[in-house]
Amino acid sequence: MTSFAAALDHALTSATELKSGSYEVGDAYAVQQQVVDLRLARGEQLAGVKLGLTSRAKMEQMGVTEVIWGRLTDAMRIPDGGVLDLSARIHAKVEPEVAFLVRDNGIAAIAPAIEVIDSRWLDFRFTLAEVIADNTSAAGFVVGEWQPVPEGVDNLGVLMEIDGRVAEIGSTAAILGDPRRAFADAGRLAGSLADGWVVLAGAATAAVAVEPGSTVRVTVEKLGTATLKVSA
Ligand code: OOG
Ligand code: MG
Repeated sequence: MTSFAAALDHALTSATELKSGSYEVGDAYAVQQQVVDLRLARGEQLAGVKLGLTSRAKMEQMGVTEVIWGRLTDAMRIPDGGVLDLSARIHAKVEPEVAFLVRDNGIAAIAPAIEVIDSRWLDFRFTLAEVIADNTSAAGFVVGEWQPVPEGVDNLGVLMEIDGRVAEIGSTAAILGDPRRAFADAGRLAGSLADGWVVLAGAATAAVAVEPGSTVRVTVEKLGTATLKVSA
């Protein structure tokens, strides 16, 4: 294990930040694997894969141009309507997503989802290699009720409300033109997908910083809603 992976793990477990540029990254996905292995060694189980920077809004917000991927564990899962504990987070943000359920390496079901991202990098400022090493800022996810996949999912309206006010609106078209492309990318990049895993297709809009005590609700046309409460 590199000292870089150990430093990222310490930042994760102590909710403290690292400064961009403080480590030589090398093979970013190898570092990510080490960071995730440390979580698995503490008893967490792999729960799926997430795609990142699949939308132009996110690429622009983060100043990068490539799709990235990270690993989800069961400890990141927050039940629909459940609470995000801010005491264990640095500067969490939420983003509206679409989730796929894996069966036989294909899509078994689809659901509206909320991803919580919490970069271990100071002020969410990082290079592409640094965010990959940091497991693409993965920090939590909420999946709404699974639905059969409707005929077309390439242009479904997406709404993110915070305390009943519109925070972001968009379309699933923002996710690589069709979120099913993100699923295909996930399979290709991760090598294989296990039955029961969740694939997060990537944000449909820019991410929004969470406020203590607020309620976040994501609605995806035809799919329903996913809800997250933020601790005080
Ligand atoms: C990287 C994670 C991006 C997405 O959906 O695009 C991501 C970050 O923005 O910190 O999860
Ligand atoms: Mg995301």
